[in-house]
Amino acid sequence: MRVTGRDVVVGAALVRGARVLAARRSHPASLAGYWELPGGRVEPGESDGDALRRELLEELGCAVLVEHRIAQVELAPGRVLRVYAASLADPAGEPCAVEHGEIRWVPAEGLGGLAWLPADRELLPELRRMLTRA
Ligand code: 9L3
Ligand code: MG
Repeated sequence: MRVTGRDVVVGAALVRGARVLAARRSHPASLAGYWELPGGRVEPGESDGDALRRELLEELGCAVLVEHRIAQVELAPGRVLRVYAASLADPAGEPCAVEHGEIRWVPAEGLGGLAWLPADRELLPELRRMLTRA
């Protein structure tokens, strides 16, 4: 059993123009088909930013610049998802769905139409605000 305190998962609101990158999970089976902001668990010794840069390199094959935190939501008792605004280090680069079934750049008006994981769905008002400012 883990006794290391709160589990932290980090996610990226990766924005380009007025769109955010949504990713459709392919695993585990219980989450497959649902959309999320890409990211993953913070490992011991990592900062949130370190973890997010590592996760996005693994999941999307691209380097990102991590900016400010935009939200924190509870995934489960004792486990939080912290979401950071982010941008592509190379704006001309194109992320790849290395670990996801599909990735999509979604404008504010397209956010509501995707089947989001419940925690990520809570972020939609904040994502809409970000995109209408972008
Ligand atoms: N999770 C939920 N929303 C997200 C992310 C990145 C992760 N935007 C949940 C799904 C998993 C857990 O956090 O239960 C760990 O994520 P991962 O390491 O499997 O991506
Ligand atoms: Mg992940």
